[in-house]
Amino acid sequence: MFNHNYLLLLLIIFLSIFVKPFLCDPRATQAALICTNRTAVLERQPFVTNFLATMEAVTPLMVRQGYAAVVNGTGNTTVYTFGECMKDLSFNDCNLCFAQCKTRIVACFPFQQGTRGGRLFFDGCYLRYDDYNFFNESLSSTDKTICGTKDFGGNTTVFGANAVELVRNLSAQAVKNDGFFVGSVSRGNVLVYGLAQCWEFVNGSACEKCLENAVSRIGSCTPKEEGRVLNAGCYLRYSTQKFYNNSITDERIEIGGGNKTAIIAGTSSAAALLLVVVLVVFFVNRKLVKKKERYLS
Ligand SMILES: *[C@@H]1O[C@H](CO)[C@@H](O)[C@H](O)[C@H]1NC(C)=O
Ligand SMILES: *[C@@H]1O[C@H](CO)[C@@H](O)[C@H](O)[C@H]1NC(C)=O
Ligand SMILES: *[C@@H]1O[C@H](CO)[C@@H](O)[C@H](O)[C@H]1NC(C)=O
Ligand SMILES: *[C@@H]1O[C@H](CO)[C@@H](O)[C@H](O)[C@H]1NC(C)=O
Ligand SMILES: *[C@@H]1O[C@H](CO)[C@@H](O)[C@H](O)[C@H]1NC(C)=O
Ligand SMILES: *[C@@H]1O[C@H](CO)[C@@H](O)[C@H](O)[C@H]1NC(C)=O
Ligand SMILES: *[C@@H]1O[C@H](CO)[C@@H](O)[C@H](O)[C@H]1NC(C)=O
Ligand SMILES: CC(=O)N[C@H]1CO[C@H](CO)[C@@H](O)[C@@H]1O
Repeated sequence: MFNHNYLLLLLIIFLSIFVKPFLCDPRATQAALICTNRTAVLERQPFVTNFLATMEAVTPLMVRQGYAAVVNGTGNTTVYTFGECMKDLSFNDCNLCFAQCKTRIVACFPFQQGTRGGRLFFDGCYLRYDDYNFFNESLSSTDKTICGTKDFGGNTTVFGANAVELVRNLSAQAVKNDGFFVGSVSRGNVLVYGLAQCWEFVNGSACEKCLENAVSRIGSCTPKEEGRVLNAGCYLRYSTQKFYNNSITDERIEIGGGNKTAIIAGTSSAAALLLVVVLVVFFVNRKLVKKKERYLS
């Protein structure tokens, strides 16, 4: 009996260590904070009031639809606020990510300095407020390219070619698929993952323009293991790590990779599932053996 409980405890520990990260990952890690240098000096108080009103109004909309655009105020104290989650985030992860995003945007000091605009890029969600209607803006002068710090360890020529071809392909697919696409490429034994997303009101040719620009800039990050372009209208990222969730929309790009990508992508979750199955079979077996022992004695 004691033995049985002990094994159950082990199973629970195993599940909490290995399965939870699979089920909950809001990717609430900061990629960049970009604050404008315009400030509301004379009319700071009404600007702050309108800022707070949009931040309050944006949350219930985010919860309902995963994105939100809100305007509040008049004249030069009008505040425009937009938020959106990456489309692969689950409902809960989106709420978690956005809640953190909202608390961190104040690092642009809207209260203390009346900063009239700020963008916060998390890897799972995005929040921007500004003093003009930027909702369908593709590119701006403060767009950023953020590269990782570590160089890729293998063949960097193959890595660079794979990364660039992947993001080019993902971007083309995203424009055709409601502004979102994830995928990986495996060629010459080098695996690269990527995600492309345009914001909700940046669609059609505006989305295409934004991602094309991002593709042309992200190549400068190779051979770093990680690269991101953070534009006014879109987000583009590649990585050697699988950072996205394609459990429902299992869209995968294959460029001469055969079945290799599919197998590798399936390995981590398959391993977790296999272990659970093995443990269940083990328990059932033990019960049967015990019953048998009792019966025989
Ligand atoms: C604000 O930033 C822009 C671009 O970064 C720059 O051209 C401009 O001079 C800056 N304005 C002030 C007041 O610093
Ligand atoms: C702006 O926010 C205030 C306070 O929350 C609200 O009463 C008002 O209706 C909002 N205005 C608009 C245009 O949404
Ligand atoms: C905004 O409007 C107020 C009142 O009309 C004015 O005093 C202030 O100078 C304006 N601020 C800017 C930055 O235009
Ligand atoms: C992946 O997305 C599905 C569907 O939205 C969700 O049920 C699952 O929890 C998500 N997993 C992660 C790791 O976000
Ligand atoms: C963006 O929206 C504004 C007004 O909402 C509109 O006038 C403009 O044509 C739009 N731009 C694009 C590129 O769609
Ligand atoms: C990288 O791979 C390419 C193509 O397979 C090959 O021609 C090249 O010699 C490799 N470079 C290194 C440093 O291994
Ligand atoms: C872009 O999205 C807006 C709002 O969702 C919609 O009104 C517009 O027709 C879309 N434009 C294109 C080219 O899809
Ligand atoms: C635009 C583009 O190159 N799309 C390609 C992305 O990759 C898939 C699979 O190889 C191709 O079918 C697409 O044509």
